[in-house]
Amino acid sequence: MLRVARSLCHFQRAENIMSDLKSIELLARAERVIPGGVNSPVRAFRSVGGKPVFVTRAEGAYVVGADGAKYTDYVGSWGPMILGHAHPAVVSAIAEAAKNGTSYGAPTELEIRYAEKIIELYPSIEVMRAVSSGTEACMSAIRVARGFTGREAIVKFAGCYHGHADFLLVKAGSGALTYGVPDSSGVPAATAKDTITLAYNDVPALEALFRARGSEIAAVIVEPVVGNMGVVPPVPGFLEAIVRLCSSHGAVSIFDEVMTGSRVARGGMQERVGIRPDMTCLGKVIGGGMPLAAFGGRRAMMEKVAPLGPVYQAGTLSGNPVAVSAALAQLDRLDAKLYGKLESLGARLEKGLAHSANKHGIDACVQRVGSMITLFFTKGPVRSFTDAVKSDTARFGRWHRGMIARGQYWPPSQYEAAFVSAAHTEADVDATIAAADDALA
Ligand code: HOZ
Repeated sequence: MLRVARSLCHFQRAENIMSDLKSIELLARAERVIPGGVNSPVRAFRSVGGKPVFVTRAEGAYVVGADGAKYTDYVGSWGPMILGHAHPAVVSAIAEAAKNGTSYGAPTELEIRYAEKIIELYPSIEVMRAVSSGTEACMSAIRVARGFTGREAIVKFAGCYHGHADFLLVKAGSGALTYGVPDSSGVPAATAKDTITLAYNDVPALEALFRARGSEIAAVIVEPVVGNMGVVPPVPGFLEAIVRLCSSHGAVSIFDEVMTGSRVARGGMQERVGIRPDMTCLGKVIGGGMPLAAFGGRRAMMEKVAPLGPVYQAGTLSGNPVAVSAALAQLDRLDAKLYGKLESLGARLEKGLAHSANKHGIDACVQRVGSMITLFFTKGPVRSFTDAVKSDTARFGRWHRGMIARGQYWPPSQYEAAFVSAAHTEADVDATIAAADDALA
């Protein structure tokens, strides 16, 4: 039995190595017309010393590479695919909506239903606006906070990534950290000068900053669980301190729940910890796998947005009917049973990876919140950017190449979260743990 399993495993590995040949060909072609051959840097696999798998299709917990090799997917389009790929209800909602036209640039009843749904899931949001990406959501929320307070300084935390707006690309995580450009070139110094960066989880530093400059601060923006330097949960009291200090100094607290929103709970991390920030940014899961995101919050703040107020914000495809239909189909399927399953699969994966790293005597730690998980190649715990960058990224790269060769599509960066979906099974997770163990060995 074991021999059969082993030979199947070798067969799968050979199949995946073959698939690289076709992907390598496609990469060479892509590199002639697209920077680095990819439309977003983290897809490039450069930091793990590999070549990206060009995907031809995806279903459930799996993606299929250019040569037909199948991978168990823990990227999940970087978070949105909580139901797994090509969920029949989502696909049919898209097909039905498309029959009525794909974009009108005019209001629809669907958008109202969508806003009502988001407001039901996130009681801190009284009014919201739909946009097309997490970048837009964060950029717009900051503009509202500045317009509302009449102040310019914003506070972010090192290693948090809030999209690629100029003033947020300061000590940024995600691809910016992966490729060593946390302070991107092309961002004018004048634009970044109002962005103050502190260490994540450092309450005393935040208190000191508010004591010194509280009246200048328009907003504090935070990932309530960081996913963009790997998974880093907040220490008890950190999120509470942000909301309390903002409230007592007239600043706006913004939870960037683009990654955690409806991922760690139906109502995001704010539901898990029972905190209501002033504003929230959403994307990924709440977009149903389509280019759809949102920002919203207190009515008094959101009423600053044009056409009601002086804060301008707009978008041709905002609230797109096909995207909103997909999102509603996905959101309607998020129930307690689903989050129970994700929690149990996530815990199983965490335990298996931690056991394996321990067995091989590797300095590593596994950090997880719900179905977001990172295997850090450092002893840990990882509580901040400074801790995260102690990771042995060369070792992560070797492990990642081993995982790809074993049919496991793990995020190609030490500084990204992996995601379990409701389409994964215990058998999938056990096979991933076995592959991870083999790759670690
Ligand atoms: N924001 C995603 C997770 N870090 C990555 C998406 C991308 O940059 O392509």
